Amino acid sequence: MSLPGNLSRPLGALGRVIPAPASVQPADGVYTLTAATPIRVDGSDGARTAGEYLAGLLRPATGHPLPVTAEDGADGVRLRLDAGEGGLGDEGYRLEAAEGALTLTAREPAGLFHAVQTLRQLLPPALEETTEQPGPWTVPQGVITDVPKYAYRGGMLDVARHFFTVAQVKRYIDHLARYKFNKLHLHLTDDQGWRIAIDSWPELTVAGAATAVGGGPGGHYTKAEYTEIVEYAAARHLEVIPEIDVPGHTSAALASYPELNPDGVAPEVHTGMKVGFSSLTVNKEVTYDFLDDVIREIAEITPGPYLHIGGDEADATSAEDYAAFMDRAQALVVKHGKTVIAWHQLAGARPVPGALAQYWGFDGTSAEERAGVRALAERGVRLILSPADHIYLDHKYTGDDELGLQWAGLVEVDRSYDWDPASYLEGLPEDAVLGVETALWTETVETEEQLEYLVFPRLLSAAERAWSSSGDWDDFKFRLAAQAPRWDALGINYHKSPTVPWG
Ligand code: TNX
Repeated sequence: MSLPGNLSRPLGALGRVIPAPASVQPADGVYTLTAATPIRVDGSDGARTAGEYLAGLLRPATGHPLPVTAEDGADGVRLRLDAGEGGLGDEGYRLEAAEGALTLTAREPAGLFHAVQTLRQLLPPALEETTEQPGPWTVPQGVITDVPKYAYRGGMLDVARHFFTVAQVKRYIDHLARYKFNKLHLHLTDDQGWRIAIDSWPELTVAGAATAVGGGPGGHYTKAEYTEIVEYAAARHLEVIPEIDVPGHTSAALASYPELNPDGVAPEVHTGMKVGFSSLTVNKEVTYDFLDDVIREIAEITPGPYLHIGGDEADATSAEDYAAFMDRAQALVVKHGKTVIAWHQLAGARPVPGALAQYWGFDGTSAEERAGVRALAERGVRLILSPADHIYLDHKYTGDDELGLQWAGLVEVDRSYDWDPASYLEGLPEDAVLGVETALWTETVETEEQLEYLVFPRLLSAAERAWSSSGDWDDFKFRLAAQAPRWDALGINYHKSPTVPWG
């Protein structure tokens, strides 16, 4: 399948960007950054911050001083925030590369940030090296005008099945930012681990964080570390969405506090890969005292509007209990000032107004289950699409891979790209889709090298489906291949898929 798309979008060097920009008008010639280039920012804080960030990216490899100055002038790299640019929305930008100047314009700081990411891809790959490189530092001339298709563009990282350090999460944030994602969803709790400190229930990060899938070492974030992640993400225009997965996927919590169990006896933390067997005790009041505290403490340290409460695979909870539990869990999220997100099993409950549902179906999802999700959308619940048969990054590419799962099938790079968010779930009301989120579950993933092998290059398929209105594989695969020298310079491990013409 290829999308109807804008097949007349000019290729050429200016269009060699992922995600594909909305409009590309190439011109002849290049703009060149030199030792004399200033970075000129307007008087706004937003342009100053983006200018400093850009200078930090450009200085190591170019070796140029690139002073950031508020002095106006017609030359150099110019960053401007302009409230009159209504058409650029909250995240759009314009990049104009001419002979004598390169100008980035946006209405909001997030737009300037995305413009900087585009500029990065238009410069030679050697830009990504950390030591001085020869250059020349050219950008093809022309105009890019770009706005995202979807407002919600997320990446989920499961830090519960295996724990990832703050430094590793920051590197993942950088990967997401490079390709214009704007949400980092952290799956903080599951059967195998509870990864965030809760002051009022301290055992969660003692017993509950001691181990991981396979029984190896665990780990957790202190609140200060979580805040460090939130701030690092915010500086890159990503919002953190914490997930506390309930009522299932809760062995780590149940192992930490005997009173959360029906019989008052704590089980061992689960270190296998089984799902669907654990549940908080729906008919005990202490369950809701616990949840109230957890949701309050997480809401306090989360500046973004969303709090994800999971709700998936609660197979050890009856349908009636599940709906009753979800009523109370959602009410607690609302009480603490946040908007509910849950996996699409929310269809079996009563969504509160404003709740979002995250669809993680695949081509084998039953018609009945799809109808349930459609019914949610008809009631006004907006959807985040995470189709497992396309953008579950934990899935194997080929049958030869040792790493990864394959319950939704094998997901080679071409398959990761081969879907359209607007039609993936048929019969949805218009505007039901709020966005796209790719998911990296980590049952089989222990190291950063393994993580990046699964993420690259499929992350870019998700990025393009989330941002771009058009794009077809025969164009995308060449743009993808053009990214490889950048990943090499960055030390990113990636799957050298035979479906991509690496060159
Ligand atoms: C399903 S997707 C799960 C996770 C697993 C994942 C593995 C979802 C909401 N639940 O618990 O980690 O499959 O692919």
